[in-house]
Amino acid sequence: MENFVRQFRDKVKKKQLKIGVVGLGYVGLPLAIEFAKKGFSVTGIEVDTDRLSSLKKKISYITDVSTVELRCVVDSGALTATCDFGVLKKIDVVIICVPTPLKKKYLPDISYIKTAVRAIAGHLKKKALVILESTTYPGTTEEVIRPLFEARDLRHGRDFYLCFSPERIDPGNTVFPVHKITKVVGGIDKTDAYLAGLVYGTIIEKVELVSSVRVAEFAKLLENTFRLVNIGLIDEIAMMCHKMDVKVWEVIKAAKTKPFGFMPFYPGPGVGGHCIPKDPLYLYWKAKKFGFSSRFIRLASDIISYMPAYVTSRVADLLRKKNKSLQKAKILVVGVTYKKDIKDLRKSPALDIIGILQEKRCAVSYYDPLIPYLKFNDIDLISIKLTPSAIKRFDCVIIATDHSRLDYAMIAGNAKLVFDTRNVYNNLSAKNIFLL
Ligand code: SAJ
Repeated sequence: MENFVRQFRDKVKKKQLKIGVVGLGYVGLPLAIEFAKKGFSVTGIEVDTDRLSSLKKKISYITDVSTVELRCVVDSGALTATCDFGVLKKIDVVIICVPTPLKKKYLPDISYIKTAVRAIAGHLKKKALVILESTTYPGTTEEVIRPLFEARDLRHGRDFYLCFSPERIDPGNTVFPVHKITKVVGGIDKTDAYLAGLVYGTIIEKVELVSSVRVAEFAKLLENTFRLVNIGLIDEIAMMCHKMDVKVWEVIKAAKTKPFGFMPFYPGPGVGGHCIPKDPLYLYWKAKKFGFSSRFIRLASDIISYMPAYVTSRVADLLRKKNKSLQKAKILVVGVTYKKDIKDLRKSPALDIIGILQEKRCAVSYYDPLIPYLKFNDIDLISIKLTPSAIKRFDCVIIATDHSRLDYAMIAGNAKLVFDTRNVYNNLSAKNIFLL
């Protein structure tokens, strides 16, 4: 064992370690590029043929990955991509970055992990280190992944090493690029974690080794459950403030002057994205298996899921005061992505708002500079041209996503009514602007 660890450490130092990344999405591709930029030979394994052809043409399909840096590592031969798991027989470290979505009824779906692990197990190099990065419930690594390898007569410690290290990629966050985000690592045992720490230490400034894979799995879910619960709380506070005729945005601004013991969250039309709406439900599901029902996760999810309906009820109230019924209203939704300046519609609450308005037979249009057309469930719309005359045609404009470079003054100057769910007007009081 010591001899192997010494050889492994030596290969890391000399950058002779061959790294495989399974799943080249918003987590896997930036990670693969980081290792390739450091001089390691990296092989990406990707089943999506469109992505593979983009990579072959050296064109990035991930916002945070520039085509220049992609071209550089592909041209140098540091990064190659394939759909053939057979390449793993020469790979020393395999990092799994596949999706972990939800199935119907909010149940965890680890089918992508299982499929990837079964494919890996068929070609794994002896003593290879396998690291799962996909967010999942505590216990997945030990209870699902390890048995899948052992089912192929692979024994931990003899044929493979196994870790969990949560992905912490934050799309669009330039303040915290990959190398500045501490990497938490938990192994089946200390050797596994030590080996993974050596690997990540080559690209990330700080590595935090924890005592087990469960701690690492749980840490990630705590991070995102913390966000979900606090967003649910501030959404409830926003509804409370409206009832009590207090401006929630001003309350938050005042509260965050406290230099300790407070962290600002902001109300919104709901919670979208690939992490926050989903990750806590993985934890909720697993805790239930232990007979523990998390009321916080349940309550926060319920409050957040109600927000799109709350937004439309507020708009209906505002129109009613102008003797206009929602059913006959023309509504413009500005901003449809799940968060500002990110071209990503996943679970965007703006889509729920559009869906509710359409159900109420409103004439709904949208504008989003990043999304030229919307084809989603029963929604089939093209983004309008945002001009003063176009805005004048609508009975109400809902600011659902606060993209940075929009002319909000022009919108307010031409709109009969604006319902601002993101405080883009920064508490500006104007007769036609109303805040969540
Ligand atoms: N949101 C609110 N109020 C808030 C914060 C967010 O309504 O105060 C909404 C956003 O509008 C969005 C959703 O929640 O619809 C999710 O926003 P997010 O800022 O949490 O963004 P995500 O989904 O990209 O979350 C990622 C996560 N990163 C990883 O899982 C690696 C999360 O852990 C990060 O904390 C988050 O980015 C971040 O900090 O930006």
